[in-house]
Amino acid sequence: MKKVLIFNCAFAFFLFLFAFLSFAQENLLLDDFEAAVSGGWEGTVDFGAGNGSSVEVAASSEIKNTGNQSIKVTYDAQPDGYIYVAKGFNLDAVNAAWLVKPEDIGWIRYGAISFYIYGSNSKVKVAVDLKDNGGEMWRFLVEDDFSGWKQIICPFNNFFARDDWQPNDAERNAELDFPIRSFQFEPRPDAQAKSGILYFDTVELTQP
Ligand SMILES: [Ca+2]
Ligand SMILES: [Ca+2]
Repeated sequence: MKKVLIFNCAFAFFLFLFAFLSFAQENLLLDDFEAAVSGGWEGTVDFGAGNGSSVEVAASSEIKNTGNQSIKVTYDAQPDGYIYVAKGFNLDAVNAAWLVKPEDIGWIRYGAISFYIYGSNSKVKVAVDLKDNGGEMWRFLVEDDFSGWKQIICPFNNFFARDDWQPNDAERNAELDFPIRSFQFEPRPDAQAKSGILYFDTVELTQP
């Protein structure tokens, strides 16, 4: 009887472990940019630029990581300017939603957001921003110091609250509040203007 009990307990434990591991290791695809790309208020990507900078976003079927296309971001970043290429919810572009709704995601399962970027060793720094549930903007920086596709994993713990700009209605509580509502990419100039082309694809939630 005791043996059966021990066996049952061990079996239940391994079943739990297996369920936990398979549960924990699965990535969640937020977006892989397969929709036709358009801008403006009906856009499928929320993008724009100002203060002298400019950006164009198009679909690329030649250079892609998953599916049939990626997004091609052609930018001219001026030192005082800004650029944003965003996807998610509560954005100006009404069709820029992810494949899943933020409130349907079990955020506790994931510790990082990841994406693929096609670099050209341009040395440009790319800001990856998250807008949290209170509208607060969080930043992670990546340098284009490679060529071709590379997966970048951005642990949530490594994001910092932007101190250069926040939306007027943001709740600036210095806490990364879930659910996150949107992400955006911004090629950042330093003291000198930078122009070039970057491609992005396959944005997922994953483990750090
Ligand atoms: Ca794709
Ligand atoms: Ca917050």
